[in-house]
Amino acid sequence: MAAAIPKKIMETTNKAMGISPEDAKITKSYIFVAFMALLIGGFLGLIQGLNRAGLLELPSWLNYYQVLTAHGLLLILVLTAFFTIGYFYASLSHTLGGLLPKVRRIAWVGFWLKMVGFVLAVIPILMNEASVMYTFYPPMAAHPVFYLGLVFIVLGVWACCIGSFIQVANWRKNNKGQHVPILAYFATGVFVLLFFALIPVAIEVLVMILPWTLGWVETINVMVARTLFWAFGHTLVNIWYLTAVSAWYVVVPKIIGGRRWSDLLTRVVIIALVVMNITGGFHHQIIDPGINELVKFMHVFMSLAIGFPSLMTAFALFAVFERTARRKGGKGLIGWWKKMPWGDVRFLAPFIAMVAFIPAGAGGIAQSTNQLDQVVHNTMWIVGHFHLTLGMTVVMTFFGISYWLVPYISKRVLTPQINKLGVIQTWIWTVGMIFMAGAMHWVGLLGSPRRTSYTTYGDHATALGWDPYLMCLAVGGTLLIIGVILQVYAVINMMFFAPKGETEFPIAEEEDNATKTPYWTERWGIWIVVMLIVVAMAYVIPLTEFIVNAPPGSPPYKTW
Ligand code: HEM
Ligand SMILES: [Cu+2]
Repeated sequence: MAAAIPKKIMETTNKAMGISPEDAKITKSYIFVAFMALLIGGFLGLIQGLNRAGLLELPSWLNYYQVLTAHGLLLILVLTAFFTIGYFYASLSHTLGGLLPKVRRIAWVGFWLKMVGFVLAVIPILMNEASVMYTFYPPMAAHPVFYLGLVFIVLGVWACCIGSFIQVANWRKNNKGQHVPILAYFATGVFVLLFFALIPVAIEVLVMILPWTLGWVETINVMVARTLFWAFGHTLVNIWYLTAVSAWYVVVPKIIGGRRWSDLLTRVVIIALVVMNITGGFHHQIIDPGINELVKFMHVFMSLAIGFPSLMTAFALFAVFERTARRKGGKGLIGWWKKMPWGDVRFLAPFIAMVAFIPAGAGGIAQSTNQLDQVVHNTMWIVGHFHLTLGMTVVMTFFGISYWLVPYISKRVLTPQINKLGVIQTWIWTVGMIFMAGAMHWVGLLGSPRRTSYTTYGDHATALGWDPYLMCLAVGGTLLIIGVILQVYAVINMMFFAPKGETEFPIAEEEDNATKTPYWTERWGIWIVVMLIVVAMAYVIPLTEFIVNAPPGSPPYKTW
């Protein structure tokens, strides 16, 4: 039937009628799981914060590293992966005329593979058999079921990548010579990165760690494992970033009543992030031995190169804000700021998220420097850094998205009350993060280590000097948990209880006089080849060195 209806008409109807119930259900399930992960993970974070400040002693059946492992996995893996996939599947559905039945099935297969994997990973954590934290660095070894769970999660995410490729390829076949709509283009970039980033970690888990924890091989090459992990982990960071950036470029301009920034430059930023990203992995291993300086230098250079598209983004977005505000009559050098919709959570949350990226990115540049990283490596500074980048810039953009995406998929509306709640939530989260991440940065500079349960090191003076900062951390954490509760309440309300109605999927138009985007931006085949060449340049030599000149491997250890 559907095939008989011309494609264009189908797309227009789809946009006019809103999302189909089948597509909505996919995104709803993904988003629901994401926010449940936030709720549980948030409470675990609070427990850690209170413990580190010496305010809470954990019961004998629960140890700090169990909590930390679950906190990391829930927030780094579950929250971000489920949100990203839910958001981009809704974007694909909206901009490409509804999901293909085949793609829907794949999205569900992916969903359940991830859920099964997650349950498998959680059981050993609960049994204190997997307190290896989300990085699961060998030679620490968890129960094999933990890694089996990770394999299922990887398969589930791969399924979603493939689903998105099928959807986009189908659209391109039916719309020869046209540009993929911008949000679907972002989705392509994100799923391409995810697809390739998962290969190294899948090899690490399947080929190296599982046989080792099952006792089939005796030792493991620790350096190879760590390197494969960060080839994935670092890419994951840029996947979150690209997801947040998609909303900044495409959605936020619409919400403030403006137009999009140059379509060509937006696509160039996406290509740049995809091509250059995987190659920065060693900035997480600056202190690791056995990597020669030249290779470390190359990775640091590539990491800083990623700063370039970020600066382009900052410039583009502030230009959009100013242009829009001036059109609305905003005057003077800074007077136009008054014209921004500060009372609209759909703008406020992503705006503060962007501003937070300025100190967050600056800290990142500092710690990519060999000498400076010696000071902050493995201290609470790092924890402060990623609560600013991920917990603030990325997650707060996700919060901002939820205030239109959830009503959109639930065929409900954002009420003024929930909007107000959202604005309050945004400020609570902001203040909480300033306290918590600020304290973490500072106490890290004073030497307080990360991933360490409460201790005063025998009342050593240095350790006692950390106390006021750790107290500040606990205050911030308490504010944040209030923020978590408000945010989850808002999502549940918008999903199940808000008044029925149509909510728009906000996508800004290009400027009227926009220049035409050249077609080379659509040549994904070329960009992927370039990406693989850059990845090879970064990893072939060091991995060969690690393997050919391998140190003695390590047996598994249970350190907890
Ligand atoms: C209620 C809000 C939150 C609180 C109170 C909180 C608190 C903490 C604390 C105290 C640590 C442990 C520091 C250590 O001993 O090394 C930590 C670690 C971490 N947090 Fe949070 N956090 C919160 C929200 C988040 C969010 C929203 C994310 C990401 C989306 C996140 C991601 C992480 C990660 C990845 C770690 C590192 C785990 C590890 O080192 O293995 N947190 N958090
Ligand atoms: Cu990184």
